[in-house]
Amino acid sequence: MKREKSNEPYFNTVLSSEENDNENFDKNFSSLTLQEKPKLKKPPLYKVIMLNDDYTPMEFVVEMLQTYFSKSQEQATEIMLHIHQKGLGVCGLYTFEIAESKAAQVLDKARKNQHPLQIKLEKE
Ligand code: TYC
Repeated sequence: MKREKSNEPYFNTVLSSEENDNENFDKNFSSLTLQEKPKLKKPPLYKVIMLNDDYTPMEFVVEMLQTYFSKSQEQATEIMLHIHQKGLGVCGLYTFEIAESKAAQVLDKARKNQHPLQIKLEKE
């Protein structure tokens, strides 16, 4: 599809390399292109932080870390022991909705098993 010769900027999809041969192609687009800023910003990330308590079984915490935070048995055990010893630990970093959803799923499982496990989200 060949365009009529014109100095007006145009906005049609480029359909063939013929369009690139047109000497007005760069001229028409350059000012538009240079003025445009990227409109997509990276979303903020949130840490899912698990808190220690005296009652939730270690095995349950390890299972949650494997199931909802994609940790290996070894990674999950390491994180669980860190929480047990230091009082809290980071399970993962996600956008708000994913972080909130993972926290809700873990807390739901914990409550169904009558464990007092606590989780908080913290903006990076
Ligand atoms: N402190 C618990 C125990 O000794 C284990 C535990 C680890 C609990 C991590 C919660 O987020 C937690 N059974």
